[in-house]
Amino acid sequence: MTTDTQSQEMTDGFNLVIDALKLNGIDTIFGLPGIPITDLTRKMQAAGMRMISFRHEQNAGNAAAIAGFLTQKPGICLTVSAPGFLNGLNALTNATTNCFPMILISGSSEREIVDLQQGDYEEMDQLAIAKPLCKAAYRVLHAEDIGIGVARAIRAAVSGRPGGVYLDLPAKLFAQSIDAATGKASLIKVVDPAPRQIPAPDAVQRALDLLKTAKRPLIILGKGAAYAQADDDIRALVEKTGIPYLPMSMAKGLLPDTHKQSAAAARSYVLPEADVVMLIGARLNWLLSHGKGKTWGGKDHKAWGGQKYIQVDISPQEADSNVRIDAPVVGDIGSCVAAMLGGIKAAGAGWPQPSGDWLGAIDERKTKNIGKMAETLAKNPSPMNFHSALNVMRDIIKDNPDAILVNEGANALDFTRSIVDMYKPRKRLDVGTWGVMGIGMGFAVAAAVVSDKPVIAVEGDSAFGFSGMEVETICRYNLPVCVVVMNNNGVYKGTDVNPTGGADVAPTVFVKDARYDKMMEAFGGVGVYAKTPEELRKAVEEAVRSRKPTLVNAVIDETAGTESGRITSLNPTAAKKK
Ligand code: FYN
Ligand code: ADP
Ligand code: MG
Repeated sequence: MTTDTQSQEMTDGFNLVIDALKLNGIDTIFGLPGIPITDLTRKMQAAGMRMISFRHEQNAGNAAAIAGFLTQKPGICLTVSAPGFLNGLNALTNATTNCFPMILISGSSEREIVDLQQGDYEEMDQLAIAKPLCKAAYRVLHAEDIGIGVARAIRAAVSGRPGGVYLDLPAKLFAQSIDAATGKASLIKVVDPAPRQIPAPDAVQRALDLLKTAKRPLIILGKGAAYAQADDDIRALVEKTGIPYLPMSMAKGLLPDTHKQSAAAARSYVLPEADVVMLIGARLNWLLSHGKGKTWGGKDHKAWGGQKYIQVDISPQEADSNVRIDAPVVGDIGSCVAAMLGGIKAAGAGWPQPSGDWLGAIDERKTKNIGKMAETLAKNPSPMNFHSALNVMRDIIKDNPDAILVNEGANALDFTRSIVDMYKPRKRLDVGTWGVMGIGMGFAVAAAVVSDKPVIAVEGDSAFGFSGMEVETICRYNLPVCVVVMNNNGVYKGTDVNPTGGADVAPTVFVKDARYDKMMEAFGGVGVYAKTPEELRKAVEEAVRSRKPTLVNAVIDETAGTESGRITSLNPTAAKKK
C-alpha cells in the first residue's frame, strides 16, 4: 500500500505496520486512539481491518489476550504512549501469566529525548518497563525494520509457551517514508510461527509405563489443553484409558462437564487420593495447592503428597516447579497427546482400566456432592441467592452450548464454576491463573468479535465495576453480549458496616440496589431489572435470541456469599487482640 499524499512509488511507517499485520493474517485490532496512533487507527480501518475502540486500554488489552487464546493468533492491542501503554501493561502481564498470545503495540517518545530525559510529551522508557513483565519486547526505529519487528513479535507471542509481547513504535517512525518496493521487500510473512514440538519417544514411553502402573490415576486438564485445539485426541485419550479427569476452569467443556469420567464433583477426594496424576496443559500452582498440602475450600482434607506425576507441557522448565515430575513429556499438547494415544492404541485391549474401587469411590463422592448441590439449587429464596440465579444460567448454557460464558467475581466466579456445566471447549473464559478482576467486558467484546457467537458474561457487581464503561463499546458495535450482574450490593456481600458509625459506608459496600441495567439503556442497549429466577431466565433467553446488547441486573440477597468466595483462606487473619 502506498501513501495517499506522495507518488505511487513511496510508502511510510503507517502503511508498513498495516501491511505487515495483514500479511500475517491479522485483521482485528483492539485499542484506543490518541497521540501518536490516532491516524494509524483510521488507516487500519480504511485498509479493511476491524479497529475495535475501547474506553480504557486495559479492556482492549484483555480483549487482545483472549482473542489470542481463542484463535491461536496473537491478539493485537494498540495504545498511545506512557499512560495508555501502562493501562495496557496489566493485560499484557496477565496474558503472559496465562500463556495467552498477544502483542501490545504502543506509540512512544523518541529515543534521543527519552535517553537524555529531556521531558517529552508522555516521556517514558516503555521498552525497559515492559521487558520484565512480558515474554519478549522489541522496539523499531526505522521503517525498513517494521517487517522484522512485527514478524519477531508474532513468532515470540505464539511459539513455544504462548505469551505477551511488547512492540514499541516511536512516533517519528510512522511518518518515515521509504521506497515502496523496498518497503514491500522488507515485510515478512512468518513461516510456521508456532512449530509443532514433537515429544521424545522415550519420554512418551516413560509416561505410558508409569500410567500403566497406576491403581488410582487422575488426569488434570488445564487451559493449555484447551488452547491447543487438540480436542478429539484429548477426549480419546481420556475415554480410551477410562481415567477420571479434573478440568481446570478454562478447560471445562473439553469433555462435557456431565461426562461420566468427570471427577469435578469429587475434587477434594481425587486430588489427595490419586496415586498417579497426569497434568495436561496445567501447572501445579496455587490453583492446585502446588501439588501438596491442604486443598482449598477451607475444609479439612487429607493433605496431598506422595503422588507420582506425569506432566505434558510445552515448557521444559515447568516440570519440578513445585514437586518432582516423574515423567515429563515436553512438546505441544497436540503432538504429545497424539503420541500417547498411539501407544495406548498399540496396547489395544491390553491397556489396564482404573480399578472399580477407585471409580466407585469417586462416583460415591460425586453423587453426594451433586445431591447436595441439587438440594440447594431446588430452593427458590427471595431475594434470589447465587444458587437460584445460577440455576437459571446453568439451564441457559445447557440449551445454548455454543454460547461463550465469561465469568469473574468472587462468589459469582466460584459458584458459577461448579454450578454452570460447560459442554464445548473454549466456551468458558474467566479470571484464570491470576484471579484478576476486570477481565469481563474486554473478554466479552473479543469473544463476540472473533466468534460471532452469543456471549453471556456472569459478573460479580464488584468485578463488573472494573470494566463496566465498556457497555458503551458493546452497544457501539452492537455485539451479541448479555451481561448478568449478580448484584449483592458489594464486594463479597453488601452487609459490612462502618464500625465507627461514621457517615462513610464500609469499604466493601456499594450503593444499595444500584441499577446497572440503566447503564446499558443509556447507550441504547436493553436493560432488565430481574428480581426473580423467572425474570432472569426470560431476560437472558430473549438476549440470546435477539442478540441485542443486554444487561440484566440480577438482584441477589446482600447477605449471600462469603469473603473471597472459596479462597477465603487466602485472607490473612488479624492477630487476636490481647
Ligand atoms: C464441583 N463441585 C461440585 C460440582 N463441581 N459439586 C456438585 N456438582 C458439581 N457440578 C464441588 C467440588 O467437588 C468441590 O467440593 C466444590 O464443589 C468446589 O469445587 P471447585 O470450585 O472446583 O473446587 P475448589 O476447591 O474451589 O478449587 C480450588 C480453586 C478454586 C482455588 C481451584 O477455588 C478456584 O479456581 N478459585 C479461583 C479464585 C479466584 O481466582 N478468584 C478471583 C479473585 S477472588 P469438594 O470436593 O467437597 O471440596 C477475589 O476476592
Ligand atoms: P490451568 O490454570 O488451566 O491449569 P495453566 O495456565 O496453569 O492452566 O497451565 C497452562 C500450561 O499449558 C502452561 O504450563 C503452558 O506452558 C502450557 N501450554 C500452553 N499451550 C500449550 C501447548 N500448545 N502445548 C503444550 N503446553 C501448552
Ligand atoms: Mg458482589
